[in-house]
Amino acid sequence: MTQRILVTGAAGKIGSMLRPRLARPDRTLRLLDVAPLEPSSGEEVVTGSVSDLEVVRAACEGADAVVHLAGRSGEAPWPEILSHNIDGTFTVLEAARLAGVTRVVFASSNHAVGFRPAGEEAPDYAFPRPDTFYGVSKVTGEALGSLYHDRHGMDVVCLRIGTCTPRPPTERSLATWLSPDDCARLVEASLSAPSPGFRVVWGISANTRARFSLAEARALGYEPRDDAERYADEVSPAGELDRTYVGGSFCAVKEAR
Ligand code: 15L
Repeated sequence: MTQRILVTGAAGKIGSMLRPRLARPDRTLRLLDVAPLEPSSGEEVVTGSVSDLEVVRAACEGADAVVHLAGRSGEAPWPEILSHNIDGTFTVLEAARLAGVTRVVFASSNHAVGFRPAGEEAPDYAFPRPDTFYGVSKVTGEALGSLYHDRHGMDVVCLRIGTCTPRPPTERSLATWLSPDDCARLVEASLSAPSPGFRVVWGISANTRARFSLAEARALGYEPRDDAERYADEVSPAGELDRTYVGGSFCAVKEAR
């Protein structure tokens, strides 16, 4: 039977890297974004916003799971964070519930705990310590996921993604990098683990310099294969905040823009 996965924010950076990596002969990827997209074979496109309940509900019809990536991907003025990230995540969970979709994989972020000291091992489920309004939106998304699990029995897996780029750009990312291939492995594990319930796991590759627990991600079936260390000679040097906090330069934001 063909599996159908709804991917929100599919035109974004992570969505674009995941599309070819999640493609399977027995799977349809239904791509939702406000930006126009050209479907490849095995893909369907829905154009619309994650803040529009009717659009997302229709997009959820017949889906087996949702991979929720949509939203601002860094700090933004509060009204934007509120509508695109916080209300967007509520809308996705509510639409999934109304359509009977029982599993949501949520792209959370290291910035949910960005003010943690960078030198300490970060455990799974580390208590929220957001570094920005953006980080607050990720904490809120995790809290909504917890509620939808406890209240409605949905499986919600929150991925605290580090730096998901083709190569690690900075010295900080030698610890925080999540390679695109490992990202796909983690999403795949989150989609296929039997009855995961509510989880908060780190989305990090097997980086030599990482100080993030991968125990909970591994318990889902994730086996990272990449290590940022092989790019150590190419990265730009770390700044003071990168050495101090998990969230690095995000911790410098002072103004509610
Ligand atoms: C994130 O959550 C952002 O979306 C991304 O742009 C990077 O800043 C990344 O975290 C990071 O911390 O490197």
